[in-house]
Amino acid sequence: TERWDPASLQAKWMPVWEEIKPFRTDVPGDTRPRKYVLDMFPYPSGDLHMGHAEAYALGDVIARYWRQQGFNVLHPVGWDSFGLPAENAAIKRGLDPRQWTYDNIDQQHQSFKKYASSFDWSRVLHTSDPEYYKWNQWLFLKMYEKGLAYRKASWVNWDPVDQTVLANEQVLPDGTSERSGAVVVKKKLTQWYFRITDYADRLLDDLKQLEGTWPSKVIAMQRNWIGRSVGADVDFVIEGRDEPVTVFTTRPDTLYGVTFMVVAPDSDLAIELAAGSTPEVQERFQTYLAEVQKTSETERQSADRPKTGMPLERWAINPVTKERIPIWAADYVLADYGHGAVMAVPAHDQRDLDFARAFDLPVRVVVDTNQPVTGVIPVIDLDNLDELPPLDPKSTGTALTGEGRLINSGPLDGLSKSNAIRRIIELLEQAGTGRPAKNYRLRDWLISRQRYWGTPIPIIHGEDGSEHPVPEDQLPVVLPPTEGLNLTPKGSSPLGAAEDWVNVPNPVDGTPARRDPDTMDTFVDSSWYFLRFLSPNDDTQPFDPKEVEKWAPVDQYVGGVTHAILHLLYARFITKVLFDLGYVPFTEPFSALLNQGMVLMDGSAMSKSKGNLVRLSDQLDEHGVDAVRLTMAFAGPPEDDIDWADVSPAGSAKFLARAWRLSGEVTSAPEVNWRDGDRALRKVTHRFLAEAPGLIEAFKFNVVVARIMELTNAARKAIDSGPGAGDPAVREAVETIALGLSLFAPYTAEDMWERLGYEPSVANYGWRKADPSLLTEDAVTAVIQVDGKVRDRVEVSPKIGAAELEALARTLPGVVRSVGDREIVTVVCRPPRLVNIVTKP
Ligand code: ANZ
Repeated sequence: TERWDPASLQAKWMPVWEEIKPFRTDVPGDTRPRKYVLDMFPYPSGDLHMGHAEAYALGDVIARYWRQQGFNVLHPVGWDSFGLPAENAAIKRGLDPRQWTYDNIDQQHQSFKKYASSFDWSRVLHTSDPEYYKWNQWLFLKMYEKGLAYRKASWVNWDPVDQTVLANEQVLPDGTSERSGAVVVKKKLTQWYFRITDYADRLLDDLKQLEGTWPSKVIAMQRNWIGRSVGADVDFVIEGRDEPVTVFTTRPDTLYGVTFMVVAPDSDLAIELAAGSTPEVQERFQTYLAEVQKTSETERQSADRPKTGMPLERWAINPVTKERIPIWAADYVLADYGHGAVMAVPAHDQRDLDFARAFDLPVRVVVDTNQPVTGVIPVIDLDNLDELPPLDPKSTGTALTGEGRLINSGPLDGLSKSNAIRRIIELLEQAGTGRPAKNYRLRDWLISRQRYWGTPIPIIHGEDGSEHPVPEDQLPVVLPPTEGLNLTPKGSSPLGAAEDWVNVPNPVDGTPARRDPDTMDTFVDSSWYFLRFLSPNDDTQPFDPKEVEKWAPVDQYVGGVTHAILHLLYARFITKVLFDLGYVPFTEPFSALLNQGMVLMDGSAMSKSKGNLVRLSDQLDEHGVDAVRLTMAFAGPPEDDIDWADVSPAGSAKFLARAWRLSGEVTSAPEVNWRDGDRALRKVTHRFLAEAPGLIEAFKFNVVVARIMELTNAARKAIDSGPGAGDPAVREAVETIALGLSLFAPYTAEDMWERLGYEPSVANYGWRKADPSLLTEDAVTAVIQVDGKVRDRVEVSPKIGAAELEALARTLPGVVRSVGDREIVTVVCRPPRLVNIVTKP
């Protein structure tokens, strides 16, 4: 047949690949160098959609490329199959979450096969299988042993209607729940945490290793999320309290300007200080605290909201000035940052200034920001002295946050900000009332969920409140069946009602005890899955160290920028924990990262409600797998979004048909000697062979597709109006097109390869080296005249310069002979083709 028909190509090659398994990685005696190329694994939310089609097409280009370059490439797939959508679907339709999940997995599995993803299908894993989540529990227990998993009570956002904990992002600025509309309250709940804050410095400092191979945007996002601040802890004596209160400050140099102290109303400290105050204060404080607990953290941190607060009628002593300063409670101070208390310096901190102005508290300037600090004298316009900023923040409302020299600060007077910070820390350390300190925006990772469809936390609680890890030989703690359980969220885990499951003997003394009913955040599952792919069927250990040695870390990770913070941070954290425990020999899991863009439609994200949903299955039916994949690669740089309204899968299909037809027209045999082929066409082929690898490694997939199109045009021309279909150069060009297309359009490439007389699979054939002699530019012939008569000819580069050409011309034998003893008066030089030498007659 001379018709390129994607459906029949798909039907023809799928079973062949199923049979020959071109992408197996565990062939004994394989000596190829290794590469681990990993796509972020999918969540089984339904069938594959356009976003998947893009992500996995691009990841596949990279995996297929390295295979072609002679590497043994590990490119596995699995499913991130625990999580809320399955549970919600189950609640809505009265199904078991397992059924919904595994049905969707089956569907996606089939779709990936049709999509010709180059996965090693022998390594599939599902995080919701007990064989997988057993090792989540193992990891939890290892962390528990090291004190890295712990339980604490803390304030969480609580939706009283949905009876569930909410993330900060789910609380609207007016303090209501984004889901139910109820006013969100704060509730103190005991939850499990992973101590990621112990790793904050390493998570920050190791980002340096990733510079150049991770997108700089992602590195910056990680850095901001961790948010390291460097400064000092300063102790303030409190009247009527034995222990001093410690505050964290990034500006200890401003200690002489502290005029009051502020504590977070929802901190234990505020509650204690209020309790030790007058009955009126106690009463007012209760009312204020209730208000504060309705306010979201985002709102509390917003700068343009009017400040609220109240005096506690308690007093602190400034450790350097010995002044007595009032203590206030105000919600702009957060309970769980630093120590939940601040030394307020209204002259130099905007939030403190806003507060001081609202409640008429004193403001004292201690840094003169008009004084130069660098030794460079600022240009001051003496006629316009009024324009200098006045040093009175209380009246201007603007805090002086810039550089300057210290004033009104005893031993610090005259110092610059940075010198003053160093000096005051020394002085505080000598006095024992302060020390250097660091703080992080990063909080410990809350991992417990009051949900069913996740990994049970392997802890047993004794009647006396004691905690006991489930012994390792009793793992996995398998989820009980859903029969008889009500999965509807109610703030406590549905597992608590599974009586047969939850009631167990205390592992220590056999007395009655209960399993922890909570399940783990599914980010735990995805924090180490890349290691499980290395030995997915090992039931004796989470991963085989020998396989880790061979393959890990991941050489190239591919996925959406939506995971730029949490997933990547958690995976980096768990990798460092595993390194510290001696399980892996590296500290960063993903050596290189590519973030693909999104697929949009008419400029916006696709959604059912907007009515702009493009269904992948429709696109595949209409244009075929290859055309959709090629379109994804051709649309632009992979990091950019693709607007489906602006691209042309029909155009891709047309091109593929054109390329495929060439393979049926080649009349020479595979054994022909290419050296006998047409040189001009060979040069186009070899330029492509030389340049494509670098372009792929720079992720310029769209440029490579454009080059394949050029080569296709050149081959067409050679057949129709050049040396003809039998020329060896035509065969060489068409074979090269098939090799190039195998990265983007596997069905078409495989079929071309067969039509060219080879066995499958083209994916494993390898790349051809460019012949350097075909990469030079063609020489041109320069004609040299003497007094208007042609006297010599010479082959030169088309890029030769005038001076070089003239110098060369003067040495040529024909020229030397013809000029003889005569004097040269002018040389007219027109590189690269002509030189005319004029002599004195
Ligand atoms: C005095 C001071 C003077 C401050 C000054 C700043 C400027 P980052 O950079 O975000 O770490 N702070 C400390 N704990 C706080 C809490 N729990 N809630 C709200 N604010 C808190 O900010 C550190 C600064 O934020 C600290 O330095 C403290 O104010 C405030 F001219 O101390 B500073």
